[in-house]
Amino acid sequence: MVSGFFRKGVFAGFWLFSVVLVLAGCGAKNSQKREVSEAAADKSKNIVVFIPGVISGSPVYEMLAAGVTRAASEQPGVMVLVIEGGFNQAEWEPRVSALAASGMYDLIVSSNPSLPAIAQSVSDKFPEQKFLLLDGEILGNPHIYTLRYNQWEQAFMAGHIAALVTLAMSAEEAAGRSRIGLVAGQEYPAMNNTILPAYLAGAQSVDPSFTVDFRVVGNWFDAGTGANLAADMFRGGTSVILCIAGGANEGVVQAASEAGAKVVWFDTNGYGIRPGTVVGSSVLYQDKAAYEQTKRYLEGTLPFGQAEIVGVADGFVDFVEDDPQYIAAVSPEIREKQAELIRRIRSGDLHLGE
Ligand code: RBF
Repeated sequence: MVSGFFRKGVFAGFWLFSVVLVLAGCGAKNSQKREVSEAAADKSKNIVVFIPGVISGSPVYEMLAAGVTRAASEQPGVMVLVIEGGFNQAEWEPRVSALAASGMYDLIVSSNPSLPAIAQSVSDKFPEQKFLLLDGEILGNPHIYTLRYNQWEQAFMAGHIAALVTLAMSAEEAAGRSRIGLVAGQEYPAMNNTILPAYLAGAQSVDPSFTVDFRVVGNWFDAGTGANLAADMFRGGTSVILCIAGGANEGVVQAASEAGAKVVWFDTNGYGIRPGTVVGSSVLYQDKAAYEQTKRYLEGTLPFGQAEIVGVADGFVDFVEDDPQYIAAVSPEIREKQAELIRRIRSGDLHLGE
């Protein structure tokens, strides 16, 4: 079973490099080389990154793989294997379980709010296994460390820019009937209880009459459905959509550019995806989080059992406002209002969520 998903797995570039190094160490003939290889062996660690989905099209997963890989590449003897778990969510737990059962990995790294429950269940069966989970939360299991983001801040900033751009696009609708859109891959507690209400609250801080047209693709890959949903929303009078739908985002962007509508991007800087169409990027620095937490693990200081939350003040959530494509796409008046909001969040003057 394990070999089955090894075939599907994506090998990080330096995995091969590390294998070569280890093999070279084993074959060392003189004592100096043997000492080096023994020193490296002491610190050797095998890390597996389990991607619950696929990397391509999902900014959070691109950042996850990049961050872990970078931390490992800085330390000799550390090998990283990146495995894509695919879109059948029923397979994730058996797959993570098989990774733990193999006993091959010192650490399993993964990300999304459904992983803590899966890791908890696997941990009950394989209590030696350690987990580093981002974008999710569980407290008190001494084998699991989690870090999640203040997504109230992230989504509030997205709603604020979406509302400002909407008002500028449709002045005739500004009087009490304004709407912004959100296309999600699926419904889940962080979406329904945090991202969606925070997005609405951000828009309503601009104008209390804003509502959200919320649509769900039903998976994280179907760009055709993403495009159809977005086109329907644009026909219904929505001018700006926030898309959080993995590979389906591509369809939303395509439909927006055909309709002359706009998109707000989430998680990474998306201005370059369709310059002029993407008018906001509310980001989280999961690459930095993955890098720093993997480093802590390798240094032996990752506080397993704890659940940390980071936001704008910690430098892990942000709105990208210095990108030339943002500056070109959005008027100075709107950018100044958005900048003022960001200043207030950064300074602690405006406290959002958590
Ligand atoms: N986000 C993605 O970008 N791509 C995915 O494939 C993806 N799959 C998810 C699966 C589940 C079960 C859940 C709960 C969330 C998923 N997310 C995915 C959303 C992700 O965790 C995060 O909420 C968003 O990226 C917004 O930061």
